[in-house]
Amino acid sequence: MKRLNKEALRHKLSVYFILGTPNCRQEPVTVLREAINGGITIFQFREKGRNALKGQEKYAIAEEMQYYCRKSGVPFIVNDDIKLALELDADGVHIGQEDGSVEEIRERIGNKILGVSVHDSREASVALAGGADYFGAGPVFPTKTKEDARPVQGLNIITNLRNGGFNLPVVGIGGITAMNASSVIKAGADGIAVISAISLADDVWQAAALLKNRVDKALKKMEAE
Ligand code: TZP
Ligand code: ICP
Ligand code: MG
Repeated sequence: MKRLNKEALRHKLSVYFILGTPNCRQEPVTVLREAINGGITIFQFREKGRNALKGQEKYAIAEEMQYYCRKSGVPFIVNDDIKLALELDADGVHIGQEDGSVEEIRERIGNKILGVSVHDSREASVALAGGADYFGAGPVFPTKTKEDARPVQGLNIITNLRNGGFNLPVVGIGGITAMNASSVIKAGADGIAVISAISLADDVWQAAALLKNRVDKALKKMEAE
């Protein structure tokens, strides 16, 4: 995939699906393929937690997921594992506050997309100075998916980043569903990032399509205002 400029990236971030094998009840690659067909706009491979794959198995499934993303023009982002991202020539990397210096990681990955999880304006300033391309902000709502998640921040985290004058794209994360996705966009986010709302849905295609529909409507409304 060609490198994206800032506005192209902002659009690609609207429906951000994150998945690892521990997050699915069905076959993970099938879940991803259905989510792509349903309309997700960017994908993050996040192989973490109990029963997470390692080594060759992790590499193999990441490579297969990347294949389907490429085929559909969906950017493929790797969580945390910079080495894997470089080996696969992924489109980007997403890191948290515990994953080392943003600046150093920027140096290692060159001009790949770099996302950073932030919880307040101070963390956002540091990430921006280090070369981040977008922020993941949350948890916006309570989530059961991440065991060591920070306290719930509410929509304030989104509003604060927007009012703080940050002009980087922001996606909200944590407990987002089709029922509350519009509120995250209305608070000023460019997109929503979800795991379980898609990965654990009985009908993955439908869950992704519904989220896409809600987010697109909310973004259009924001543009019109
Ligand atoms: N970071 C903050 S909350 C979260 C991560 C990875 C989990 C999001 O999962 P879900 O199922 O969409 O609440
Ligand atoms: N935001 C995003 C986009 N991804 C993550 N893994 C996270 C926050 C913690
Ligand atoms: Mg991390």
